[in-house]
Formats: sequence, structure tokens, C-alpha cells
Amino acid sequence: MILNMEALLKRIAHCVEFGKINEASPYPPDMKGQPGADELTRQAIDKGADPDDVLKKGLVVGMEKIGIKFRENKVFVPQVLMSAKAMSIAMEHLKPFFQSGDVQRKGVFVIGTVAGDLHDIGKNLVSMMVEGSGYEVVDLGTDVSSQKFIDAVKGHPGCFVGLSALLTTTMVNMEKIVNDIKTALPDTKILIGGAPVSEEFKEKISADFYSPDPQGAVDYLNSVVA
Ligand code: B1M
Repeated sequence: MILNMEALLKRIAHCVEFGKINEASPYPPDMKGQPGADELTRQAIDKGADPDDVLKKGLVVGMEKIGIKFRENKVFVPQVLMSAKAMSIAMEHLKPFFQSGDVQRKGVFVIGTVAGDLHDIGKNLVSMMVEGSGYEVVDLGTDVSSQKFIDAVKGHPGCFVGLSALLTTTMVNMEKIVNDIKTALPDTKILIGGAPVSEEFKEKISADFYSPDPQGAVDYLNSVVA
């Protein structure tokens, strides 16, 4: 089937939204045997599409839709992971354009799970959604100290920072990390999230934003960048 560029970008968005990675992938069953985000992104680039359009009118649109469905409990973690996989395979075709500077990222987002905490599933979902929305993500992993965050912010001036915590015993470490980062680099915008964290806690520790889900983190970053 030959698609015009607009239809091709819509199809790429659809593949990301429904987690259709490539032609060989059997998931989702109703798209079995059809080309996925991998082949269609290659096709769009080979046809001369602007890589920025492929990102913003294709991949990001699909990620945004899955992010909203996830927030509304219409899909669950496995579907989001499939979408993120489709997105990251497609991104391989766009990487050379990012590296050459032809496509600009919206900003840099440094993220980590706070000191003492090893939970990373939620943090990884946030990373994927933010990356899928056009930001460069620097993922510091789990059990991240204040100093490691500060070093990363120094290496990426103007970046945003995301802190994740899943334990009531480690969420308290957010206060120290926020305080240490703000003392060293006062202009840094810090957003926090994770199951035990709340808006009230954000106020208490003077972080800039709290989001209960990945889409909220994306919406916040977009609102600051716009
Ligand atoms: Co742990 N664990 N765990 N655990 N674990 C919980 C969190 C717990 C609630 C289970 C329970 O007792 N019911 C409990 C915490 C109790 C508390 O403090 N209130 C607990 C405990 C006690 C522990 C240990 C202490 C157990 C022990 O050893 N005695 C230990 C601690 C280890 C450590 O961190 N130092 C521990 C260990 C582990 C495993 C290693 C076995 C494993 C983690 C594997 C991994 O992450 N790679 C694990 C798991 C899997 C869980 C549960 C079952 C699932 C967590 C998860 O991944 N949820 C969890 C119980 C539960 O939640 N049902 C539990 C799915 C994930 C998508 O959700 O992470 O909330 P979540 O992320 C969400 C949002 O919170 C938000 O977006 C995500 C998507 O919606 N979000 C952000 C997260 N970060 C964000 C950042 C943002 C914005 C949004 O901006 C920056």
C-alpha cells in the first residue's frame, strides 16, 4: 500500500499508540503482518520527510495518545512498554538527524530514583514518555545521590530534573536532594513523582511540580518550554 506523507505520519502515530514495533511483531494481533513504526519511519525518511515532522506529527502524537489513555486507566503498563519500544525503534532512524543538529530537542530532562530506592519501573515509564515527547533524557538510574544529580545538572545547563520515589522511607530523601540541588543551582526546575508522593509533599519540600503520572510530567515540561 502506498501512502501519501500525511497518511504515513498518521500511520506511524497509530503504530506507536498501539505498540506495533515492526512487521515481524505479532502484537497487536489485528495488525499482524503489517509494517510497524520501524519500517514506516524508514519509509518516511527515505521519501524525504522532514525528520522533525516524523518526530512531532508521527511518533510524539502516538506517545501522547498512549500517555493520556494510561492516565485514564484505559491501558496498562505492558501496553505503554510496547508503545515505548515502537517509539525507540523508530527513533533509531532519526538519531543521525539529532546528532547532526538538524532536529532540535525541546530540552534535557535528568531523571533518577532517589537515594536508597531501587524501584525503577515507574521512573522508566516517565523517561520513555518524556523522551517520546521530544526531550533528551539523561537517566541516572536508581539510588541516586544529591551529588550525582548536581553533577548531571552542571553537565546539562538549563535542564529539568525529575525525582522518583516509591517508599515512604525514601521519599524523605527527596527533601534533601531538592534542597541540595537548589542550593548549588537555584534556577533548576525540579519535578517529583511516585506512589507515596503528593502535591502537599511537593509544597513541603519546595519542589516545583508534582505529577502522579508520566503524562503530567510531559505536560509540565511542555508548559515551561512553550
Ligand atoms: Co517494592 N515496595 N520494595 N519492590 N514494590 C512497593 C512500592 C510497596 C508499596 C509494596 C507493598 O508493601 N505493598 C512497598 C512500599 C511501602 C511503602 O513504603 N509505603 C515496597 C517495599 C516495602 C519494598 C521493599 C522495602 C521490600 C523489602 O525488601 N522488604 C524493597 C525496597 C528496595 C529498595 O528500593 N531499597 C522493595 C523491593 C522491590 C523489588 C526490587 C522486588 C521490586 C522493584 C523492581 C523494580 O522496580 N525494578 C518491587 C516492586 C515491583 C514493588 C511493587 C510491587 C510495584 C512497584 C511498581 O513498579 N509499580 C510495589 C507495590 C505496588 O505498587 N503494587 C512495591 C508500577 C509502576 C508503573 O508504578 O512506580 O508507582 P509507580 O510509578 C507510577 C507513578 O507513581 C508515577 O508514574 C508511574 C506510572 O504511572 N511516577 C512518577 C513514578 N515516578 C514518577 C516521577 C515523576 C512523575 C510520575 O516525575 C519525576
